Amino acid sequence: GICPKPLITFVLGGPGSGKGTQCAKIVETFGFKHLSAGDLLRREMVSDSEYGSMIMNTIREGKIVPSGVTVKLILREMKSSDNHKFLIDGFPRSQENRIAFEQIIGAEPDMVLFFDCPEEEMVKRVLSRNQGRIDDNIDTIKNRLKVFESLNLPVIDYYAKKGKLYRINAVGTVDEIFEHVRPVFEACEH
Ligand code: UP5
Ligand code: MG
Repeated sequence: GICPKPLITFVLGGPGSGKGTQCAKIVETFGFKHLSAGDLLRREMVSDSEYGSMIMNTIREGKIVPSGVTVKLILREMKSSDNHKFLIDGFPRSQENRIAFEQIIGAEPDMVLFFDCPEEEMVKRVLSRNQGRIDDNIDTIKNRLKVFESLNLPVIDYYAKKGKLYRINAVGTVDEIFEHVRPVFEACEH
């Protein structure tokens, strides 16, 4: 059959803003393929990749893994998927990430979601997650918040200026927040 043009949605927001949780609901309701850059990096970290220890140290410090590594992992997943609708969660985290991805894929995302959540709420959610992530401790969280503000907010501003940004109020229950997300995807179904 005809291979449709990929539909790419970036899902951005600070640490613990609920990106992964809402992506699961989008997948369930709208049939996207979910690619969490953080999950791909954590998987690469525990495989016997040459990048394993570099990824671990970077994540532990709350810093950003070099674009080439992350873009390669995302592209590999996109190529091996038979879906053409992608939710790319937690990427791009910097303007450099964004440019690297757009150059390699030769396109821009169709839309960008931003889960806007107050810092105190994000800290509370991350600290109560308890899944053994090496970056879920108060020191790393402080760095993740700083890196988000200084490097990721400019990406969010960039897409806002392009008219591609959907800002979602990420306070409330998971279901309440999903009711803000739903209309964004319903609008692009027809
Ligand atoms: N929760 C969710 N929604 C809730 C709600 N409405 N009310 C109450 N609780 C709610 O949610 C976090 C926690 O809150 C969960 O326990 C959830 O049940 C609860 P989650 O959906 O996991 O939020 P999410 O935004 O996905 O948080 P996460 O911690 O995954 O965000 P990060 O952006 O910090 O983590 P990520 O995995 O994307 O990246 C980790 C690290 O990898 C980065 O710091 C960086 O070092 C590295 N990285 C790169 O270098 N490059 C990349 O491109 C990507 C990552
Ligand atoms: Mg996540």
